[in-house]
Amino acid sequence: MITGITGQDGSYLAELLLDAGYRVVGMTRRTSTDVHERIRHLADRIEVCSGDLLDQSSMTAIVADIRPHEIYNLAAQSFVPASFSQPVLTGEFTALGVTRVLEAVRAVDPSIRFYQASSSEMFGKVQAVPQSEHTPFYPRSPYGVAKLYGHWITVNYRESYDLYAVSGILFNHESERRGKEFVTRKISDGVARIKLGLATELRLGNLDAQRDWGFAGDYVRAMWLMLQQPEPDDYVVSTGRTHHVRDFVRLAFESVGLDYERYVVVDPRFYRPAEVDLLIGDPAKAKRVLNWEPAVSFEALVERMVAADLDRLRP
Ligand code: NDP
Ligand code: GDR
Repeated sequence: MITGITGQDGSYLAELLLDAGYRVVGMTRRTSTDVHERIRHLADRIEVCSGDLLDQSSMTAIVADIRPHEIYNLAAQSFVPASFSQPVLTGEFTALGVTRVLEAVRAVDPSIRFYQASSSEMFGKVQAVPQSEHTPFYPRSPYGVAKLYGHWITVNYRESYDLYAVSGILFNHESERRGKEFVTRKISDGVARIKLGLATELRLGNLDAQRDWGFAGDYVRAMWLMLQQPEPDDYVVSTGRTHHVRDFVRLAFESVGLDYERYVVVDPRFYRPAEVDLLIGDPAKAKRVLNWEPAVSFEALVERMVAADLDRLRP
């Protein structure tokens, strides 16, 4: 069972589980329009059920009905700026939502294995470089604070009730399926539009932030591996390399033969009340225990995202 199956990671994880022979059930929330774009190609192979992280009874009923062996809790309000404008709702989805899923597991079948989508945003104002499973947390947004709650409630339920509950501390991972409000996709979409003559500029915020960016398809493999171990544990998942937003921008424009300085406008509207300046993860434990390594490099990621947006927008 995957919560958040309509999101970027949900779609890649569903593909991976189907390839491994799983029955896959995705939880979606009711909307007045169709938000199944990322999983349309899987429609014949997955089951979908309706529920909401805000609603305990729906969560418990779904888990009781499906009786999954594994639950991947990917659903969240995941956009950092929205967490500043909607801090309470973010707390309900991204923090308390985790407890609701865990409560459903505890009530229905404590042997269900549970994955929580934790985040490098919990490191925020980083207390060590690089960040590992031992680095103290210091979140810098209501989103980061909510994820920290989700992280600790997962640890707490593991220790209190002996659940197989794990938390994957995943660093930024991207793809052509990324939402267009996140910086990488905003850039790849913007570059493609400029190249095709559909736009003349790209407005961005802080170009000096540094992120450890990987490919989403690689990261969902780490989620699955975490649930296949003899003992539940928490893992940092990252590439171990960091780049400035400016590097992503420069490479994306270069990949279509353009100079970014002619098109990018820095717009303070996209600055955040508090910024996370530098993230770089240490994936040594994931490599050692899970035998996990990313396959797609930063440079290849930038290229494939721009190429995909060009293909999509080309008349
Ligand atoms: P997305 O924003 O693409 O997807 C979020 C999903 O959560 C969507 O399917 C959305 O449904 C669903 N959702 C939101 N609120 C609710 C709710 N109240 N009830 C049920 N479903 C809800 O996120 P990603 O795929 O990028 O990320 C997956 C998870 O991993 C998230 O928890 C995110 O915070 C976390 N994460 C992501 C990282 C990344 O770099 N991508 C890094 C570290 C952690 P709908 O389509 O209806 O909006
Ligand atoms: P992030 O991703 O906040 O790291 O969270 P995002 O792509 O939104 O921002 C990355 C960095 O780019 C800077 N930036 C801009 N960001 C956006 N969105 N739009 C802009 O125009 C822009 N200009 C500069 C930001 O200031 C920031 O420093 C993502 C989400 O997927 C979380 O859910 C996840 O937990 C973390 O990654 C790990």
